[in-house]
Amino acid sequence: MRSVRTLSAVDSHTEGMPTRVVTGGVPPLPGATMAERRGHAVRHLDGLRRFLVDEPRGHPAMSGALLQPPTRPDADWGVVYVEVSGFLPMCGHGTIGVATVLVETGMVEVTEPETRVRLDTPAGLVEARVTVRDGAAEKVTLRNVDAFALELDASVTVPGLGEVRYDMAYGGNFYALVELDRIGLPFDRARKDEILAAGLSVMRAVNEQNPPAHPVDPAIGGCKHVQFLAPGSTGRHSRNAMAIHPGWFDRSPCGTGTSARMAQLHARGELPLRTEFVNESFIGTRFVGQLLETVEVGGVPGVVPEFSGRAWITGTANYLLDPRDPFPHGFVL
Ligand code: PYC
Repeated sequence: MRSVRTLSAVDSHTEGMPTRVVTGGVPPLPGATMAERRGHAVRHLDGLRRFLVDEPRGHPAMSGALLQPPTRPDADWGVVYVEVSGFLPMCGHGTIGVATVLVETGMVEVTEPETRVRLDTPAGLVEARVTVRDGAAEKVTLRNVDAFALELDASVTVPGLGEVRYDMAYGGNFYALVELDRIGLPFDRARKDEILAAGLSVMRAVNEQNPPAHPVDPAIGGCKHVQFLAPGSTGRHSRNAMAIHPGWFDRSPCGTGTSARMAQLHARGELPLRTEFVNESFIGTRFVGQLLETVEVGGVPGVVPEFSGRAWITGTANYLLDPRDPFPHGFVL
């Protein structure tokens, strides 16, 4: 067996969505902050990302996280998120996976019934409260980065769909929130190809006609996620089909998307603080969240979201690169 690269990982899934947590083989990246480390990864480590998430080691809906030493004294671990769409500023399901792996592998000091893990992410500090029983992580609640609605009742012209109305909100990534029945499609997995195609068209139109930009962090911008809301979704319980670049659906309810949805609902006066909100994924799994307080993000009114979900470890592995492998960075079909 020959290998010129060996990465150790603990694989997990969060409410159906995978997170490959890389625990060894990636050194501390250059950068004084985790945002700078993400920037370094974007510029220099795209091959490593593709090696981890694309075929044959991954698949078209794969995601993961590179564990790093933290860059700030108030954090236990740092995280750089990898996904088929690129290096994300923040990933909610991924962070639930990371917290579960850190607890269940003993990579943090574990206390029962609750272990707190503070994570240094490119989008800011995220605190995970892990409910632990007999050494097992039963539930993770994340206090996420500040979320906000950037624009309500925006619209773009989408080829084949006409004028599409949407709200743009941020919860660690930007989300265009679109009511699914407005584009004439049912919330039905049998129609997933049409829903995905519509999502990619809306994404393209938003990025061409009205690209979102973070009011404080210039490294965060653009729209890679369209959150289609099922008919009957309310300020207490929503169902979504989350279309993500370059062409897949989140299997989990999407943590940063849940945060963005709660910020949008709050901005519309439909979700008060400290009120339970359930977000359901395309496969029927759930995150339960609430808004803790109001904040301001570079002059934009925002909120502090938290949400809870569960993750399960699915395997451990060493991912190798044979020097003769014709696909050293994997491939996409
Ligand atoms: O859970 O935040 C999330 C997420 C982002 C992309 C896929 N999942």
